[in-house]
Amino acid sequence: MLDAFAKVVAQADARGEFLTSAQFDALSNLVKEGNKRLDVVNRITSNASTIVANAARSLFAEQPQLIQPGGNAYTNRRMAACLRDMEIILRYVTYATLAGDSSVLDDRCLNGLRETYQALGVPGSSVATGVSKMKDAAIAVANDPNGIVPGDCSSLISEVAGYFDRAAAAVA
Ligand code: PEB
Repeated sequence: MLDAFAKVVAQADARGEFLTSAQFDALSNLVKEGNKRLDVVNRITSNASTIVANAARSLFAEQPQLIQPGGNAYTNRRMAACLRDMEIILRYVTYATLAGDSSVLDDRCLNGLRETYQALGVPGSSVATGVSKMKDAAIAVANDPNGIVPGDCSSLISEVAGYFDRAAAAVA
């Protein structure tokens, strides 16, 4: 598990060299823009249960077979497992966003997840749809111009979108 700094250090050390100026500039920018990152993580974290619940409602409205008898989210046990899975994925996306690196998401959440769903008979493509709905809701909350110092967050928002896309692609 790496963050953006540890990743660059590992890369430089593997070459036995000092940081390149491009590496240094990227980290310098990460520090300069750091408050935006903390705000995004804070906003997604404090709205996590709403993001999960709304994404799940929307998924079940589109794919009602999931909550019908025999469906993968039918019975409270399976419904609870499904909501929990969505929350776990969202939580790891917030960690990756904070770290500025996807390795925590990859190593601790996504590694083997497709195989787990295959073994359980849970449709990965439906999980991917749920993740993409969480992405839209999380970005709406993160990018809301109200109640925050205005600024350009486009590159940070696309980085966050990339973590959700990575999670969706890992199970689809
Ligand atoms: C992954 N999910 C489930 C299980 C595991 C995970 C390991 C089996 C054990 C259990 O039931 O608790 N756990 C989860 C995860 C990590 C982890 C992401 C990462 C660290 O440790 N059902 C649906 C939807 C989807 C869903 C498509 C979007 O209809 C999920 C939610 N996951 C779902 C369901 C089960 C499950 C388990 C229904 C229970 C399956 C079953 O027992 O029939």
